[in-house]
Amino acid sequence: MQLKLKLTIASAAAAVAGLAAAQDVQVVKIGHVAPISGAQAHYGKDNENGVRMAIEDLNAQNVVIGGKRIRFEIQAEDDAADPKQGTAAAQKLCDAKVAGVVGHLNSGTTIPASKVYNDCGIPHITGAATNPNLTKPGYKTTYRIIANDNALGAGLAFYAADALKLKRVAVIDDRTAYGQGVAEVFKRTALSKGMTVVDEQFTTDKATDFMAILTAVKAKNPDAIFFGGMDPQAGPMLRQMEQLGLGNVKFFGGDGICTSEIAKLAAGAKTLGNVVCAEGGASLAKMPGGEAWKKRYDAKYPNQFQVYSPYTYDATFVLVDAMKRANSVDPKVYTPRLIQTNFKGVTTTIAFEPNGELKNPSITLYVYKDGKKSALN
Ligand code: ABU
Repeated sequence: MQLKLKLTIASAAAAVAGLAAAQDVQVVKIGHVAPISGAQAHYGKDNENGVRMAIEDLNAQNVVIGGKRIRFEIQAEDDAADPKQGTAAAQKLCDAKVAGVVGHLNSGTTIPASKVYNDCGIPHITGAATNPNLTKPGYKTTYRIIANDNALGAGLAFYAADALKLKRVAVIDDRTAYGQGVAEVFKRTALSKGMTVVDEQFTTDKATDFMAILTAVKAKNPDAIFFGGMDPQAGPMLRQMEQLGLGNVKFFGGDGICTSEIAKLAAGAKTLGNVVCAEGGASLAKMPGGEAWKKRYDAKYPNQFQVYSPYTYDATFVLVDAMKRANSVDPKVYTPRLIQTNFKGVTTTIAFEPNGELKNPSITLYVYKDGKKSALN
């Protein structure tokens, strides 16, 4: 009888302890924003996958912050690569009181959204938006963990002039914050290296017919085209270059064209072999944890890898690393710790300049061989 009573008391105590432990689990939301609809959805899905994978890994670690076990959840929003939808998504995440945000993907959405996050005091880290103007306002809530367009545009121009000895380049951009910005850096650097910009043409991030502008470019007899824009335009442009007899013209672009998808969008055009593109950061093979991470990513998200998911993965960990060091998930408390980050990620060891840019960013140039992206350095 006495034994039975003891057992009952013990079971009740265990149940109460279990209840307390369950109540001590705090849900912390991490926001993510990128285009999940429209022609750029493949980039956005890849970025979102990076955050989802990081959250799964963090939850497996049973992170404890402020004495509570934390369960992280993603709040994923779609901005369709549209600046107005970008600020609306940012406001939605502010209203939902997420602890931090990974995003956005496009410079054209990230720059206006950065003011929204600054106003509501929530930090955001982009692993994809590369326009240098993002960090110019000096918001303490804005961070980037990838090289910006100053590095990408200049690196490509140096390679065109010094390694390939190209002389005549035509420049096309899609008039977005990214496309226009990276094209301007390329043009400025190419001119400083003695190259001639033989033509400048403009398109949009919705266009798919480039026959008129490519015909105008062809008349100027360029050695190369630099395209500031994304792969939904670059793919058809490569096809149309082939149709117009521009098969010997090199095709340069930034990270926006450096995707797996461009090989599909070029639909067998031989001009894919003329592409030279630049990404901020090391190749997967040279990242500290790149190859092993990519294997795990491919197992979870087959055929979805594009460019930026290792960076959105690391960005999620960087937010949580600052929360751990501050012992708080409150953005007011942990945001000041972000600037002191020294985090060994999959992509590199991440630390920030005072303006929120990545310290010591590297870039990698790529070409496409037999339809597969291959690093040059
Ligand atoms: N970095 C290229 C794609 C994203 C952007 O900056 O708009």
